[in-house]
Amino acid sequence: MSGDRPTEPPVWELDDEPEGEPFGPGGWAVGPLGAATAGLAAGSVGLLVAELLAGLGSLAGLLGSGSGQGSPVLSVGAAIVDGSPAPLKEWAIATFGTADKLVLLVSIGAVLAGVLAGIGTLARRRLTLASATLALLGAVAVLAVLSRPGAMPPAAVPTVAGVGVAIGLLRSGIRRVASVGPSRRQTLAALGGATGVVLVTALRSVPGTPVGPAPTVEVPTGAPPPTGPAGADAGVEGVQPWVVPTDDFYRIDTALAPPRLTVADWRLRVWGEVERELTIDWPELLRQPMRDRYITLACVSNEVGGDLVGNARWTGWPVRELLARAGVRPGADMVLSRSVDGWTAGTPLAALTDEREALLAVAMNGAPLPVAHGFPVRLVVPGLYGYVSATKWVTELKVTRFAVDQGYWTPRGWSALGPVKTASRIDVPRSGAAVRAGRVAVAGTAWAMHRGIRQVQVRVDDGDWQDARLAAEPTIDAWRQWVFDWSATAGSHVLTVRAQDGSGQWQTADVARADPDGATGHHSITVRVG
Ligand SMILES: Nc1nc2c(c(=O)[nH]1)N[C@H]1C(S)=C(S)[C@@H](COP(=O)(O)O)O[C@H]1N2
Ligand SMILES: [Mo]
Repeated sequence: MSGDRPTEPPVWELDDEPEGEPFGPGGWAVGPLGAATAGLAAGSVGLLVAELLAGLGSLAGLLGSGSGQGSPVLSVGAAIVDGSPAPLKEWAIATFGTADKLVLLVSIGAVLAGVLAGIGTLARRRLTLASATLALLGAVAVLAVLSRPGAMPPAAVPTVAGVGVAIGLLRSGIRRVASVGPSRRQTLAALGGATGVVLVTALRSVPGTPVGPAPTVEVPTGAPPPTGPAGADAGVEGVQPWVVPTDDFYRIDTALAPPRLTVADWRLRVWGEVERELTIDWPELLRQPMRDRYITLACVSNEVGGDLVGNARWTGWPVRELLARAGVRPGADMVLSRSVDGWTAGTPLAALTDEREALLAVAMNGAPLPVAHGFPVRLVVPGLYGYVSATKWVTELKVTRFAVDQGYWTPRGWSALGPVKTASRIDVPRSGAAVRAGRVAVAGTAWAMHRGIRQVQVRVDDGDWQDARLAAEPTIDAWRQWVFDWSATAGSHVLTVRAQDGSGQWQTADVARADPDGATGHHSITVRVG
């Protein structure tokens, strides 16, 4: 059978006729290493061009208002995040925690490097095919860029330009390698381009990096100082402060680069099952009477004993007043809030209209919301996990029904409803710590937002549950600190904590994983007493 087929062309035969280049009798004698380097150089320089153009374009506000506008790397990453099946996402969060996005970007880089080296190798024999592969890669990136919520057509320009540069460089680079051998210049271009891409991407995705105008707006930020009402902090060293400093506040979202809205761009549209559709802008929002409220936010992905929870003072306008203006029609039971980058949360209507006064927050701990925490406006709803309530960069409220709409995480394996489960955590001593025998302050926090904490107990080894002292509870919408004075005796001991919420329910000892609606089980630590 193989005899019927024409013999494979010799490796040096090219489908492209080299024009005017000095060629030896063996065709393009490009070594695989030189060719791979040429591919890497062309691709990474082209990508750098694209990322730089995208960065500049989004600074100038030309590319749309979503996150990572125009960036092929960030857009492909975002498309992977949005398209990943739930189990893969859970695995990534469980394995890498909040470093999951970094891991994703590094993986994209590694795969891309492999593909570019492959394209370079392919270019040795099939330059046209290699160029077409680059173009195809570019087309996929353009699709990802344009499919980002908020992207405007010009967002495609950086990627198209970058691919053009890459194809040009590949074609001239391969010839150069062919004529003069692998050059140091190409190796440097490959390394330099890749480093540049990493830097530009990091600049855009690291929260707090001053790219573009920092939020320097006048907002009502509430009275200083945001240290919390007297007595809420038990003052035990090592316990997370009752008011978590903004810089230490946990951050969770699907945005590879936080959207950078300006207050001039910002609008909030209220529509759906309402009497009067309406849109408010920033000056209109600031004219409303603002409230200052201490509210604890918790993430449904928080493991027992974990730190994806934090308390801050939020300043904002109660969202129920906005909904009242629009006039909610009977039958609606959910508000689907949407951020500028297309993320959504489905919140029970009642939680946004009852006396808990969920906020459209503009300030956090006495300062405008940081970009990473939702600048210029986000939702904060006491008692519900963030994934069903705490929409950052919020631009739309659709009054609807659970039977009709669902939030971002619901089709990805998380429950449609996300009331916060009662939880408690030991902050000191740290698990595994060695302490001296005698009096030891065991302390931590407990939370059951919008139900409050009535009691906290600690158990030493298999002993009886003993009451901890509770710090003040200025609001049932925030967590509560507790301290247990332990007479520690020599040996290794297990300390366990449990809390009872304001309705008299003890938190369950049953161990459950975070999905679909929040982890449960008691937090335990082991300490060595010497
Ligand atoms: N736009 C947007 N808002 C979002 C999210 C998101 O992915 N995108 N994640 C939510 C989740 S899961 C949580 S726990 C909180 C976290 O808020 P923080 O980052 O300010 O702590 O934001 C919520 N708001
Ligand atoms: Mo979350």
